[in-house]
Amino acid sequence: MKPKRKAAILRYLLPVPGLALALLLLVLLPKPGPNGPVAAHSGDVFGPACGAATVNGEVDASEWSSAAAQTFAMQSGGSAPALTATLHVMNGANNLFLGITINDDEFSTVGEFLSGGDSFRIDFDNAHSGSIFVPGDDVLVANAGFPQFEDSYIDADPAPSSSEADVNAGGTTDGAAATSRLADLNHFEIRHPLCSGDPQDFCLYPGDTVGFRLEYLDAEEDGSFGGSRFFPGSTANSVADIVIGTCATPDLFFYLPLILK
Ligand SMILES: [Ca+2]
Ligand SMILES: [Ca+2]
Ligand SMILES: [Ca+2]
Ligand SMILES: [Ca+2]
Repeated sequence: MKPKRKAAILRYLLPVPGLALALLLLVLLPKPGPNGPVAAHSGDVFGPACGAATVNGEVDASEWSSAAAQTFAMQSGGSAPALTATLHVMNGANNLFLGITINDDEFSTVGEFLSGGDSFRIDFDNAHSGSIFVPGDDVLVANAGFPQFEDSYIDADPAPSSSEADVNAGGTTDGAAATSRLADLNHFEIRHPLCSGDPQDFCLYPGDTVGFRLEYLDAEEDGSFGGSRFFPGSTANSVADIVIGTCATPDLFFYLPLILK
């Protein structure tokens, strides 16, 4: 509908206040983007923020001082009590960094159901569609135990939320994670390239927005599963956003010593 046509209809309907208001909202509210409706996004937006962290499992206040940060309750969606987490987000020239602390009452590196112990699973909404679990969406896992980092993607087998390691689809493990227990909080730090070139990863540029949902899977001291907690919500349409900054911060990492011959 062209703007002039909308205005004419509004003038005609102005004597009907409720209808006129509804039509006005229809005209003014943002339209769905090319990737679908935007209504599912929670409104929690992190960034843009520039910086790089040392991924050693210690979310140190000084190294994350330039990050976008928010403290929130992570709800179970069931009867388990909420946990409180603080998420820090920033990016350098080449990498996205996530630093999370959570007030779990203990730090487990192994469990019966959770072989890697306490764990954060981060589901990304690559295309900012308003929904996670789209096949191909990037998935990162940081475990208290082994392996500390898993770079995965949604393969939806079985549907909807199953993930598979990138390496099992011809891709590569890109990034790192490290965890530790410090001052009654479990600390998780994660690094992942903004654009690794791996089809099983997202590819983000400055100014891009990517959706995400956090899931914390709690392993108890006796090895039992203490349940999942979520942010911003437990459904596939619960999505917060990260805006990638235009950042020159050098953040290239080398894990092996360069051997000069
Ligand atoms: Ca650190
Ligand atoms: Ca990858
Ligand atoms: Ca991936
Ligand atoms: Ca735990």
